[in-house]
Amino acid sequence: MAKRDFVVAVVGATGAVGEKMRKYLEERSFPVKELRLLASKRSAGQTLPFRGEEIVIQEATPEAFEGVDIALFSAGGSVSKQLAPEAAKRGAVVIDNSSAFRMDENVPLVVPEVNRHVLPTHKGIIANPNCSTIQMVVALKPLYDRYGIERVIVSTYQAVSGAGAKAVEDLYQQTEAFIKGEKVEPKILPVGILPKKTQIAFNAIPQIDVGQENGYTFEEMKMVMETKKILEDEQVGVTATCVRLPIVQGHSESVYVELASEYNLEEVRALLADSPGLIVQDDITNQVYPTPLETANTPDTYVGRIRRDLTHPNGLNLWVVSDNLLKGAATNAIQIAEALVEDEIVK
Ligand code: NAP
Ligand code: 3JM
Repeated sequence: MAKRDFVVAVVGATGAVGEKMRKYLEERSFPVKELRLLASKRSAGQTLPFRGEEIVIQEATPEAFEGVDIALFSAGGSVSKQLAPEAAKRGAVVIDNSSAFRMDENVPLVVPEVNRHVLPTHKGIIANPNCSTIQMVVALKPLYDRYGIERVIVSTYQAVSGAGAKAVEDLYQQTEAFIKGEKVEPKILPVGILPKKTQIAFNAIPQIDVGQENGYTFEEMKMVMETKKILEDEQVGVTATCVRLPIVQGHSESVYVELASEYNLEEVRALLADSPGLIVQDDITNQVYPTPLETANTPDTYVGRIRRDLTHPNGLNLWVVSDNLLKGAATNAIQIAEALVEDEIVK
């Protein structure tokens, strides 16, 4: 139980993730004394509801963090780079959803079920991993602890909401235009800042975030680097292919894991079913498996299609599904805040 209530700021309050943060702070009864909703100048003066009251959105400036205990950032990397140190300087603990600080050695990268023990090492900023990494490590951690992991080959099936509220609007517009036989004019995807656009309606786009010199996208390299950091093991091999699909909410992943030792499939199923934050839905003969549509708006990670690789004694295939805006972003961030309070790291 918290000994007091906290001043909490949400930066990017008008965005897809910020909206879920506000709702989830209310639903989980986080001990909020004052909620400060921050966004760009464009939104300043508008209001959003919280616990039955309308809160006026303020422009995110360094001064807006005076008196803030916990600052949840979800306004993109450049806003985090500019303002997270300002918030920390004023005494706030920052939980940052962007990729700006994730690989910084002074910044813990945390999924509470997996590596809560690193939270006390923070120096003012804590990073929330990428959505695709979070759900994968929730499923990998119990396997890593029991058998060790040699390598992981992952392909993702990612929802459009991962690219923000405007990308979702664009998916609806494209879909409507396509069905009416009108010209489809993609505006955002694959990457907002790149000039060339690709239709997402009725399509699959094998690019999430910018391309790299090594042929991978930044999203794919986030999965590689963040997984090693969270498992605290540079020897775990990870290779990823990240694909955007015309799904609104919920990322899915086909995860192939080569364990470091032989395993018993029933033991694996029991291990996963007993793990915090994981729900096993796995019975192919009765058509039981998680889908993003059916698990959206729930905070857990789901695993199904648990089966042996018939060509390798230590190979295991999994299908992992979670809501990218919840466990992939807002829920994980607020679970970090809850752990900070529970463990009296923020007092
Ligand atoms: P979004 O729907 O596009 O929302 C962006 C938010 O940022 C809006 O509230 C916007 O406010 C605000 N913003 C933009 N420029 C700003 C500025 N200069 N100062 C202050 N606020 C500003 O995006 P989203 O999907 O919610 O994602 C937001 C960020 O969260 C992403 O860019 C990413 O870094 C991170 N994210 C992380 C994960 C994860 O896996 N952990 C998942 C998704 C997103 P206005 O409405 O005023 O423009
Ligand atoms: C998810 O800096 C930006 O414009 C945000 C890009 C972005 C990120 C990121 O790199 O922070 C969009 C969506 C993420 C993420 O979680 O890595």
